[in-house]
Amino acid sequence: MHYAIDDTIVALSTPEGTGAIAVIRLSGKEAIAISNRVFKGKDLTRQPSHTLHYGSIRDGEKVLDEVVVSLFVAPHSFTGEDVVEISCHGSPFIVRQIIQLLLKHGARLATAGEFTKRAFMHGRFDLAQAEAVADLIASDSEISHKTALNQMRGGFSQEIKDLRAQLVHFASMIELELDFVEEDVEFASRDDLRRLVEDILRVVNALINSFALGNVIKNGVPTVIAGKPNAGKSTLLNALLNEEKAIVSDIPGTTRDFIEDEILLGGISFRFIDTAGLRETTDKVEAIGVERTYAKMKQASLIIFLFDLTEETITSIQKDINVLENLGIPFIRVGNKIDQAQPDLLKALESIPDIVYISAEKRENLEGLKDKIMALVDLNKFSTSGTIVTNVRHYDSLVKTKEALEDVLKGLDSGITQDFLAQDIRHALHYLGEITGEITTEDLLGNIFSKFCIGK
Ligand SMILES: Nc1nc2c(ncn2[C@@H]2O[C@H](COP(=O)(O)OP(=O)(O)OP(=O)(O)O)[C@@H](O)[C@H]2O)c(=O)[nH]1
Ligand SMILES: [Mg+2]
Repeated sequence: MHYAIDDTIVALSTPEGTGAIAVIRLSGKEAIAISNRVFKGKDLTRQPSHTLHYGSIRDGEKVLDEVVVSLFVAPHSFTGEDVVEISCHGSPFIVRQIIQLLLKHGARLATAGEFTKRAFMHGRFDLAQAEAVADLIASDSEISHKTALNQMRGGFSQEIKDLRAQLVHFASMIELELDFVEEDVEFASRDDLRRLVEDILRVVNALINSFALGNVIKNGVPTVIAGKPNAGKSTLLNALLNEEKAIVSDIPGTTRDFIEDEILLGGISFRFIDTAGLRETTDKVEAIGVERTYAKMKQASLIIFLFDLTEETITSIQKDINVLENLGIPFIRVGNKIDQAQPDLLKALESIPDIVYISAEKRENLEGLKDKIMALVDLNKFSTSGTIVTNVRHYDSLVKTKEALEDVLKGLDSGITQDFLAQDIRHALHYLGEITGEITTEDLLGNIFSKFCIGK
């Protein structure tokens, strides 16, 4: 779907549903004129930018609502166009009526993300920043909010732009050499080029590595709850979530697929994943569940390993701990069902350090477990002011940039001709440009902005 960019668009910019107020936003050349046709109070076309106006919206003689209109005159607005925001009463009925009236007077409904897309088109910010707007709106923890805000302000893009500018300089020098092949001159010092490429690679690698962390910030620290069948994993998930999300029963092998949800602990979002109990089984479906549990454990940032204090022996627990240690992923040993623990086992367990004892069912010592979880996640990693990549598209472009830069280095090593060298540099420039939007295609833009919802 392609719509003209000089249409005037309208959409509800606050959430659907009933509220104290709702904001209807218009953007485009006719935004003020169209609003003026339905607004009674003042002549909006004669008011300065960044002013508020009280009045009523009328369909002919019929008053639809009393409203406050905010005016933003181009280019000093979010989209860079004339923008009018009508704050009306938050009833879906009123909102519908006002939007219909505006449509009748020449506006058209905005498509998903179209306000932000226009802001991008008018150079209000670059692509990485536009995507950060989406992240910011979706952010649900303090840290994801901070990362998105930082990115929206341009921290991330500026770094990429600076690097790219330096590389552009070399690319042009080398392309210039191509015009003088006969003379066999070198405008671009190969040593300087190598140093620059190595510098860029360092930054690109750091950004690539930050993606794992970025992912965690956006989607929560993946925390797997594992253990033998009946250990109380689903009971623990429910207790942490404060809702009966997973089925609990005394039949071993109840959970067969993953059940997961997010919980905020100390400003960080954790994604807790309840899994199928680990045991050898002849049941086909359960066996698939067990297989998947192992796979999930390997991808986790943290494992909460539960053992049943009413069932296990010190030998079986020790065996499980050994297996976990070999996985190399941080884990917490949790003794569950402390309310009915075997006294002998408790005594024997004194030899194993660092066990957190809880009762998932009676909700005993869940705070102790939460403290342990937070202590194990390196909080310093999260408070970094450094740049963090959270976007898959950026990550892909960075990986391709890295490959192209490595080709440049290889080319320098083997002394390939200028034209090949120039080509490799151009590849790297292309992928770097994809991140900030200096290189775009209609497909790419469509893909990004369609992920926003209408009104953004
Ligand atoms: N006494 C006691 N019983 C518990 C506790 N936690 C869980 N249970 C009981 O243990 C049984 C198994 O609990 P689940 O949460 O279904 O165990 P699970 O680890 O998810 O089991 P699978 O999904 O089969 O692997 C249920 O009957 C729970 O009521 C606890 O802290 N104390
Ligand atoms: Mg279960």
